[in-house]
Amino acid sequence: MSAKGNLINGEWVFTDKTFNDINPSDTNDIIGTYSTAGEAEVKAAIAAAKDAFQTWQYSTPQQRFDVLDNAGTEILARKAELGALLSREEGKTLPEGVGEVTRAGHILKYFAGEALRAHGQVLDSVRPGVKVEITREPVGVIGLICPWNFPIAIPAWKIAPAIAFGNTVVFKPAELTPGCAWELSDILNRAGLPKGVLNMVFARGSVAGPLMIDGCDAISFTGSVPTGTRVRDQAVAKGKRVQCEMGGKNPVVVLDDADLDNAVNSVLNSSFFSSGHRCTASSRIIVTEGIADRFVEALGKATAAIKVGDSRADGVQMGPIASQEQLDIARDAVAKAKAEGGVVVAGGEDLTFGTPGYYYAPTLIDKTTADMAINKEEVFGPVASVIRVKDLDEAIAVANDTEMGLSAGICTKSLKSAETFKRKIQSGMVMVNLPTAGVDYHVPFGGRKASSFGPREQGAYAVEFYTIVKTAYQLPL
Ligand code: UN1
Repeated sequence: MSAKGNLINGEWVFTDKTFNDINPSDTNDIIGTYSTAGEAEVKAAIAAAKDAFQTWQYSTPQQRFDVLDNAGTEILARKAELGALLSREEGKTLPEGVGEVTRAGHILKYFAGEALRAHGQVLDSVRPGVKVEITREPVGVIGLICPWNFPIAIPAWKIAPAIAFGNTVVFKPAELTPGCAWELSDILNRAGLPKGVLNMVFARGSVAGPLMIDGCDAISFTGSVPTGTRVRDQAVAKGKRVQCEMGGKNPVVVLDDADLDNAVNSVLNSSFFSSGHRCTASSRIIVTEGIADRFVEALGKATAAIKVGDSRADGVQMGPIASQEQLDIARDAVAKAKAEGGVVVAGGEDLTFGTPGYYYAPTLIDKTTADMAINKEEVFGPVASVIRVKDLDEAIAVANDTEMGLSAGICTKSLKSAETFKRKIQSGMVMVNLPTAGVDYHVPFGGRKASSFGPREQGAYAVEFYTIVKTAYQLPL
């Protein structure tokens, strides 16, 4: 199998080092081989992006629209094939893979439209005869550091606004999911982008981060809290614009008056589907006393009934864990929770399906308290814990008792309780009778506290990060 290259200045660039893309459902299945980028390639990518910016910043909205629209069309036309690749390399199920690819196609088309929308204002000055024009200009070279859990949607929602608003890009994909990154880059490269506008480097470990922070004008990062915090601090110290989307420890509050089936389904979806590999996954299930026994019993049964297996097999609802490292984190978190007094209601064990894969049962742990490690540390796997509380006030206090603040949910039929929760919860996103995971692309995405730093991503709000405001005063003579 010949290796696939890095995209630098419109060319596929190869080095003498390679790495493999491995299927987490069957680690004997090598999906592809990719050329590892070193310092020289990262520097060349940054230089190419700088050069390309000199002209791309003045490209017309029509040029930007055409590229994103063409790429979106190709992605949607190939969603079955790309969805299967995504499912094979990341481990989410085939329908989830196809769903994510579809989302990526829609994101590209949405930002094609954003490229055409006017982003400015004209005001009268407080001084007579003077006009004030407020315009938005591209920032420059944007460095994108992307995670493996949404290997096409997240790069799409960073690359698309970067390009739509006239920036150039150095994209560093996650090591676990090079396949989707390569396909997305190839599609965009063939969609009419001038060379150097999009560069993609398969750099591993910490080779790319410091070089990108040094050489790019802005960094957008999605990944873990420790890495994101480091990226943030280094970027801020160099005076760079930076946006970080990091972890979650997202709560779902289930009140006595909740619709039981809806609450069970919401938690099932956001805690266990996609193997819990979502920063928006719900991991702390906060339940009031009147419904707790019934709810835990129903959720436990539903959790145990989730069909786990090879991500691409028919009818499978949850694939494997994405990597050995994530599997170890899930196992350790469950062991620690048990040692601290948690009671495993469903799961808590490895599973096997005849292939060497990272299979772990979706796991529900009851009788946990807010101070246990399981309720403090992000697991990023199919593990959820139940905290029993007496009323809404205590539920909100427990829900807010975390360093994170990305997404939060409440299940209730009471409008008043939902309103109180929406007002008092310290999170960037709130879901009422809906899973905490699963967000739209045309509305802002982001969190509070340790979960996020910088302006929101997605929707019309993306313009804040990807442009700089210029205020021009003009006295016509
Ligand atoms: C979703 O829940 O639909 O890494 C998206 C993540 C988030 C994206 C979640 N940045 O899980």
